[in-house]
Amino acid sequence: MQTAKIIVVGSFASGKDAFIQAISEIDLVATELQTAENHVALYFGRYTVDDELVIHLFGTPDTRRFEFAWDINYSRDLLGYVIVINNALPDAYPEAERIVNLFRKSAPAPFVVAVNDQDDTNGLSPEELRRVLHQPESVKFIPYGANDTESVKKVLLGLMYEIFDRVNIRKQGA
Ligand SMILES: Nc1nc2c(ncn2[C@@H]2O[C@H](COP(=O)(O)OP(=O)(O)OP(=O)(O)O)[C@@H](O)[C@H]2O)c(=O)[nH]1
Ligand SMILES: [Mg+2]
Repeated sequence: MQTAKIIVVGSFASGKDAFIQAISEIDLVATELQTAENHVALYFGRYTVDDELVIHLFGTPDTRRFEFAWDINYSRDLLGYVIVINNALPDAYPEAERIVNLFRKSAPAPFVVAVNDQDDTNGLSPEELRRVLHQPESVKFIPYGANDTESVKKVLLGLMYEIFDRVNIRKQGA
């Protein structure tokens, strides 16, 4: 049995808890994750893919600090990050842009951007949001709704593809 960790980050009220709860078999629990340097307080949920793989999802309760991520990068079994953005909260776009840029620049682990509130007519499409946040096409913006478990699974699948891409690039470069 393999255990893989995914960390969910995002600005205030972006939908981090709802994302994890949508797919978790258990109610979210407050927990601490041991990193190279210290303990980080996070919310925890669990998703069993099959007999071979269990995904542990951790959500940040503290929306202001992402510096811990550099430390968590060295945490064992980290698959990658999901950056959650609520497209109906334009006030949070600058913070979302800051977070995505921070992860592009400093986080060696793969990530995808998950965009919720897709059925809200005031919200931007993932593609529009990618442009508004000044991100290149290489950064994947994937739509989902927390009320639609299958769409949350597609976000996780998108993250898997990012991971496979990295492995392939490394192989080609070898
Ligand atoms: N329509 C819709 N609403 C959502 C979705 N995800 C979250 N919400 C709502 O947005 C609000 C914030 O969601 P949370 O999951 O608590 O957000 P959070 O990022 O954990 O919030 P903080 O921990 O306070 O930063 C809640 O009222 C959710 O019900 C979604 O996919 N669709
Ligand atoms: Mg929360």
